[in-house]
Amino acid sequence: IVKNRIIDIFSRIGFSVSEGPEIEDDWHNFTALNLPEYHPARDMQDTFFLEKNPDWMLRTHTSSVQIRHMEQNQPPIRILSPGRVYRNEAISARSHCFFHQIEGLYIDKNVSFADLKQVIQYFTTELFGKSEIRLRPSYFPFTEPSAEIDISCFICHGAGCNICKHTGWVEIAGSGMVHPNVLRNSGVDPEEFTGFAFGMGIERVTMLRYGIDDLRLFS
Ligand code: 2U9
Repeated sequence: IVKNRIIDIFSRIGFSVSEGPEIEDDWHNFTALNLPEYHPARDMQDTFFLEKNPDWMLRTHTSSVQIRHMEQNQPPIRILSPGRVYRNEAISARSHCFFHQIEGLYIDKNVSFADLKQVIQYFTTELFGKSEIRLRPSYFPFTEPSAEIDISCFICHGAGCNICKHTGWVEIAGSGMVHPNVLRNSGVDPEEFTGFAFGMGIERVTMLRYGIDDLRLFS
């Protein structure tokens, strides 16, 4: 239900859905996304590799779908990639081996950080109601600059509650301007085009939106 609501919100501003395989190769899951072999950030995502051939893996994000789309299409590109992603985090009691993500990608001439902010503001207002957004500097290998997206707490409106841990803000997504290496790796000329991308966990957004306090209720 939540995935379809998100797709509906973005489809009204020209995004269409692009899906792809859950078993990926090293190029589409890592290397093309500016994570070359031995890049330390590969360890940030505990990956399930195929035993017989570790060049194949369960995708750790749906960014791989967007790489595939860019390889086959020239800008303008406005896509949303929802789907199941896998992380080998079984050692932690709270965690699950898979969850659902939705990622967005917008590439064209003159796409700016201001466009990213405006699209995110539109989205959060549609999904959560009237809200402020805050972008916090962050790091992802595939975007530069990168930002974590917070919305003003829609439960307590800043007064302080458990959802926002008394900060007044809740994190809902990550985002940034697509790194020029990623554009180049997928056959898009970074001198001609720029773009932004964002990603969020569907379970997380659902828990926030509906006040669900236990991830295990999804399994
Ligand atoms: C391409 C280039 C860049 C997608 C992005 C994030 C930031 C992000 C996390 C949110 C919570 C993953 O589900 S989560 O654990 N995602 O913070 N994702 S930018 O960047 C892309 C995607 C595709 C070609």
